[in-house]
Amino acid sequence: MNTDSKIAEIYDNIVARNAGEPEFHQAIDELFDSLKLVLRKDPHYGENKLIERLFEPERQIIFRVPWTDDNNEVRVNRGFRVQFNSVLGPYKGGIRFHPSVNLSIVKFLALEQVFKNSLTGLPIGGGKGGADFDPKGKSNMEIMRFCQSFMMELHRHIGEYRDVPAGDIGVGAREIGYLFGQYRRLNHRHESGVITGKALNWGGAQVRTEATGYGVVYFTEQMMKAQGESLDGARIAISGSGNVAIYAMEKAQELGATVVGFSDSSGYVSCPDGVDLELLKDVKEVRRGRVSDYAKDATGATFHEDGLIWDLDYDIAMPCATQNEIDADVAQLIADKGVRYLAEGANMPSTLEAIDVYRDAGIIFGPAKAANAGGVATSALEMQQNASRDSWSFEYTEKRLQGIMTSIFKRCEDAAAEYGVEKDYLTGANIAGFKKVADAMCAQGVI
Ligand code: NDP
Ligand code: 2IT
Repeated sequence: MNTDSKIAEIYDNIVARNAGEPEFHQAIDELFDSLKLVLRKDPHYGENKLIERLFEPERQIIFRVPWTDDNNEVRVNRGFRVQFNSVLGPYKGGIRFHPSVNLSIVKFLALEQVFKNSLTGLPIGGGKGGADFDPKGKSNMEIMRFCQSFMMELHRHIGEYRDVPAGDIGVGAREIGYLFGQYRRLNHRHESGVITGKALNWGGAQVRTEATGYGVVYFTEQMMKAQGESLDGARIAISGSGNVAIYAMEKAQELGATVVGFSDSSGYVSCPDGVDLELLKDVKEVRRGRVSDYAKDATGATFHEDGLIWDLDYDIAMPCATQNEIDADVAQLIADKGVRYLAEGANMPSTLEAIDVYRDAGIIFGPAKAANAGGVATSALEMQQNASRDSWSFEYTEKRLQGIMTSIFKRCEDAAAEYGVEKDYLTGANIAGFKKVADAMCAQGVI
């Protein structure tokens, strides 16, 4: 059997044994396109069922999360933790609380995390977790009781050397605090390195809050530099208005760009003269409000319930909300705006068909697993500080983050060049991420 038909057979088997998981299939599809190039050149990566082992999570945990709401009604949610690959280090990856969370979504996120974490060059494996819990409209006490019940089960599966969760959609500093508190109580130990994204006064790291968004902008800067361009004077549209979006806006504006709009699931804000970040942080992080609340209080900003953030006029697009927010039609709309660069802050925000549109339009594309790796990389720096009972300054940590984003870009660029697909940073990211994990799996035997 030739290499291509062998790859096709492996792919069909993986898809068949994970039936009914469309997001997981999509992430696999995207990776296989690149892995084909590696297997054709280096067939030894196909030995000992390496590919089949790589796409089979090491462990998948699904558990019941019962909790009591403020009306004393018992509620039941489903919790997940997928421990995908620990060949490079303890499982590492966020926890998402959103009503849409299911096994397919957690598996795609965990798989992406394996490759992303590998690309950072830091000693972290890949995992992801979450629950189909909707934090919207819940009181603080309800959030706390939910987090405590979630950790009641999760605690036996995690640990500084085992699995280190962090935040993701719906899980920020408040939730990390409740989760850590319950872990500490259950285990009778203050194990700082068991979770990242902690507050600065009890083991958190400078720059972790900002890291994903800043990293997306640093990655974009690198893509532009390779074309002899810079962010100064660029107009950027950013979807979402959560942790990743806010700090992407902050760094982009610091570097001379104007952020002309942002969004949430209820609509978008147009702000042609830029974003007032102090106000936006107050609305989103303190008041936990909506982007429409920002438009009410800001000057020169309008809220639009209908249409898309991508209807605005801009040079650079940064999707920072959620998976599959851009399909082929939306990608075409973005391309028709004359956009030259698109960097993904969210995980898998573009469908496979959208990525084809970017390619055809010549849009320079920063794929999620590279462009948004700054968050998890800074989590690894938090683990490093916790292990040495140290804490670094903002300036030093930011320099480290910047250095890591530059090396990630270089890894993508070099792998793309080596495989003859210059400037295809998606293929470069997949290949570079894969090789480090695959080489370690070969070295550690059939596990
Ligand atoms: P937040 O919960 O802070 O913010 C999420 C934002 O995305 C909100 O504006 C939310 O709007 C919007 N959003 C979420 N789901 C949907 C949906 N189904 N439809 C429309 N809008 C939606 O999450 P983060 O900023 O942390 O995460 C955003 C993305 O970045 C995710 O894909 C996440 O996996 C990824 N990411 C996060 C990292 C981190 O360190 N936090 C690291 C790397 C990637 P609304 O409030 O209306 O729901
Ligand atoms: O998708 C991601 O990389 C994250 N949500 C951050 C994970 C982490 O462990 O910091």
